[in-house]
Amino acid sequence: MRKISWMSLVLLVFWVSCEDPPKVQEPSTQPEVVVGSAEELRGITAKKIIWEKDGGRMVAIPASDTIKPFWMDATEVTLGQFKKFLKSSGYKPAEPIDWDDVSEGSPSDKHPMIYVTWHDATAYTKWAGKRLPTEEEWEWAARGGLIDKEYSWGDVYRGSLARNYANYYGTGGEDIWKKAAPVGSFKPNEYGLFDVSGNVWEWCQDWYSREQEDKVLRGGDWSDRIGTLRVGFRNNYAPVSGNAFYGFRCVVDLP
Ligand SMILES: [Ca+2]
Ligand SMILES: [Ca+2]
Repeated sequence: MRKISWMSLVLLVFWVSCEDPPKVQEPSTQPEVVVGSAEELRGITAKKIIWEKDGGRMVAIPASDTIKPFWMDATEVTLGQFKKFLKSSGYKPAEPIDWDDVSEGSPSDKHPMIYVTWHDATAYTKWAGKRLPTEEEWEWAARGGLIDKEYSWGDVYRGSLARNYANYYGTGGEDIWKKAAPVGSFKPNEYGLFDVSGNVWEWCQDWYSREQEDKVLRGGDWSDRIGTLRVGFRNNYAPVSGNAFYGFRCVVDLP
């Protein structure tokens, strides 16, 4: 009897030591495929890639009735990526960036780049071989395949569910952030996009209205109440201005 117990203990220890190590949360899970150009996306089977130029993770977005399939940055463009762009391209924003302001809102290179104008964001996309999404593309991607839902995670806006997916006003549950969070701190939507709702607003290509004074921003930011994070909510701002709440992410067309 004693022998059996001893054997059980050995087996138990063996079993415990064979357990998988704790899973690393996305987006730390490394996609393997590194892509250097849109041409290399042709016929690719992976759903996630790393874009060589800026090191950003991108995910495949399927076609809709009116939109061709495309690839989108899985996260907002980070401070680290934007610094790399400035250094390597020599681009000079029309208004010099106040880095004290930036680091107050986004204190690490893993935080979203802020205080970027629409023109700065567009300059980045050109350097990276990407472009800004159209408003229609942004919303299609943000919905992640959910039809007729208010939010990028569904219809629930109370309790902990929303806090699993988005950094918005205040804290609670998974949302421990009073200001901007490092990108990818929350769960992604069904297409693998992080922070489409909340954290920082994201510049889109389109003019907001026929007057062509402002460009569109989507998604809401960390200071917004939950209602502003509705996936159809439109914001607008002059393309020559930026602030602590506005960032961007990019897309790439299939060749
Ligand atoms: Ca928050
Ligand atoms: Ca966002």
